[in-house]
Amino acid sequence: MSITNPSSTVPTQIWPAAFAERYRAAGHWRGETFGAWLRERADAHPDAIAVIGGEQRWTYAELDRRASALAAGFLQSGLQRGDRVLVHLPNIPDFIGVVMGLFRAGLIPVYALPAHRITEIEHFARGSAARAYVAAAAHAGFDYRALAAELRGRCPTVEQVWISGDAGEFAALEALYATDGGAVPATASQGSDVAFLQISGGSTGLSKLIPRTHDDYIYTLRESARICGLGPASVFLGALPIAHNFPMSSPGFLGTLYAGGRVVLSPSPDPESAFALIEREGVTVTSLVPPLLLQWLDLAPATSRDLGSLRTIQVGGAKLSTEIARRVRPVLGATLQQVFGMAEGLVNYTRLDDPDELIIRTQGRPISPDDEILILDDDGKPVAPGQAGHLLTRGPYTIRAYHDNPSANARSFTEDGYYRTGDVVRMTPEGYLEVQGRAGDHINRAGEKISAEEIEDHLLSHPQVFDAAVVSVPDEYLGERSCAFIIPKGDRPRPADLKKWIRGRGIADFKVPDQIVFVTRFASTAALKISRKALRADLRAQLLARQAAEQPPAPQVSR
Ligand code: OOB
Repeated sequence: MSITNPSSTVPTQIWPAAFAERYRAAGHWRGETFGAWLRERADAHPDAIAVIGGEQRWTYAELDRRASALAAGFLQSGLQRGDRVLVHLPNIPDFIGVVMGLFRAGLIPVYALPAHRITEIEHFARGSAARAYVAAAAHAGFDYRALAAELRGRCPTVEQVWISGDAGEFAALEALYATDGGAVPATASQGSDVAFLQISGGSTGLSKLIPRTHDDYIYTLRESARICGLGPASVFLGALPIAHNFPMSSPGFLGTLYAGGRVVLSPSPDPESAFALIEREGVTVTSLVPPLLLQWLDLAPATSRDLGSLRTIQVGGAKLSTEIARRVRPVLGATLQQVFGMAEGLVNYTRLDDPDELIIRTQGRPISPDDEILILDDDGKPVAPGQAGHLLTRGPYTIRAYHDNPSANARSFTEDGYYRTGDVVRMTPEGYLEVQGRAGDHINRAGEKISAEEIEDHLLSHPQVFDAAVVSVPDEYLGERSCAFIIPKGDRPRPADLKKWIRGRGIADFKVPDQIVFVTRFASTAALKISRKALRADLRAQLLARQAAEQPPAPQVSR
């Protein structure tokens, strides 16, 4: 009898037949695939520049050739259609070459952020049963070859490692580009196949894997590019890590390539690097998270760089305050576009020609007329118009299930296929969404999502930690920061040591608690079986009350 390991099966994403038919009939799903449209673009305008990064400038023909060479190389190395490949690359042209090569071969990229470390990478490798890992030799002071060696030790299923740059003991990606890809067909996939696995923000526990199909994702690219007015003259700057769904597809680098435009990659999001590239390459559009926008707004008035080519600044990933939103046009001379999206699907945009007040106050409206939105109260009943409630959604590009995760699927989806976003929103009379906050316990730290539960688990494995609860605290700059409440066991550890220790667990730096508060007990645990959620809410309220008491009283305002 053969035993099948469910995680080793090829990922799928299936909509009920009636929905799939509707989305095809409406023209949303057209059976297009990534491999095929890249070839079409390369045939239509071979000499147009597609990708710029560092000293490299690749035309569409060059990108297409590289994609074929990598596709041939990956397949010759023994990988088979449907196999998963972890992609752990920073913003360099190889990122785009590799994912286009994988698409062409019908291999499935699994996107990791450059900030992820061995603990997360091992989790993704196991969850996807990845057979290969592609990384840069080093980036921002971190050596990914060391991580690759550790990964190979921990996960023998990861048989192959390719490194961009100095490969050391591993295989060099550069050598794969030399493979003859002439015989490789433009695509090995169908529209309904899963194209890649994206990583969820991880609101409870560890991140989940999100299978997205060619049909559904290409629909968002096509519509996002249209909504954002992209065309062959557009120059998109990838300043945020492009493995993230926002700079990847809303419309991001993929939407830009789909529209025949030019993608400029910045290895770092800092304003200095970005401003230099905007001037040099005539960047017209970019996507930022609110804290980065704040830095840009502060530094733009004094820069010697010419930012005059910028037409659109997209901001999303976390809530943008109206005061900051108002400064975008006067300071940067560009139109603000708010973007409220999620790797699971639904993306909302303010439209470029919307009245200023809608652009400044709301997080936009959905991409598709077939995006179905529910706003429900705690009992699951629709709220009155204009009231805040839980956002649920389904539609032509919102997943119906995570990969190989029945318990998360049972929690996150209703029986009739709606995704519970965990966001609390209200709808304006114009049909635009205003994000009010999160119902769940994750921390949105400058657009990076951190699961309280995941960090608590790390803290609890420290010998001097008896109990731990991690909460979000409003932060002027980050939007939210993380605070860990710790009941020590025996001697109280030093906060700096605890942070160092957490870092040593091999997790992304943005997950290390920003603040640590020691307490002797959790008052509310006295009530039997109080939920972690209530406990976190209680601790958070206590901290905010204490902070408010330490502030000088607010001046009295007479009316
Ligand atoms: C984007 O995707 P994720 O998967 O990293 O995070 C999704 C969550 C949302 O559920 C919401 O809680 C929050 O991030 N969020 C926002 C927001 N955009 C995302 N909260 C308030 N205002 C916004 N504008 O973050 C993402 C994916 C595609 C496009 C844009 C963002």
